[in-house]
Amino acid sequence: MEYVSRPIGPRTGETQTAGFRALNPKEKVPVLVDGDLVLTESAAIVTYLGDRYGGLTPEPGSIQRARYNEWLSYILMELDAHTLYVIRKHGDLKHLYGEAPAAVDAARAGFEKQLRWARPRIEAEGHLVGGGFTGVDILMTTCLDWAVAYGFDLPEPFLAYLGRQHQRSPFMEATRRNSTS
Ligand SMILES: N[C@@H](CCC(=O)N[C@@H](CS)C(=O)NCC(=O)O)C(=O)O
Repeated sequence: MEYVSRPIGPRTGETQTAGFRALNPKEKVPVLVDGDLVLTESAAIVTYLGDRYGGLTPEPGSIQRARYNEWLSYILMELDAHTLYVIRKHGDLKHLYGEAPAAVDAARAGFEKQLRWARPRIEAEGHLVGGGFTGVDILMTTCLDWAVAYGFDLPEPFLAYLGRQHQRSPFMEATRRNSTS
């Protein structure tokens, strides 16, 4: 698939330009433009790319797709939105969103509790969804890397999973591009 990457740095002000706002009034990356389609939200983008171009999503209607959707909701809601992102908002970004130590403590405890659901599933499979690598492995790797950066002492099965994801050449290439843009 041919594509052009336009690096937009988070928190650089680039998401607040008129041109970017016309694409995404939420003032957030990522944004995908594919023909007439302008699509925001990382989970929607990854899933669209898999469904449209192949290689990232199980067949709609299949049991594996049900598992994919389950992981998607879990990663977005339980690991990202109301645990890691709360830690970020009221920790690193407290100058913008306010200091809230009780919220940060509750979010840290909540993250650890939520990981209990994933642990036996990560131990059992090479990938999150049986049958191979999918989009939820991309999103899960992002959240687990984020947790490590926030000082969570992840149990060994998560570290082994992360190690496998980090060895994928597309992961290495994406990391290289992110660090040079
Ligand atoms: N729910 C969105 C969240 C996206 C998001 O929070 N993006 C952050 C960076 S990771 C952002 O663009 N923040 C505003 C800014 O950098 O100016 C998604 O999953 O795509």
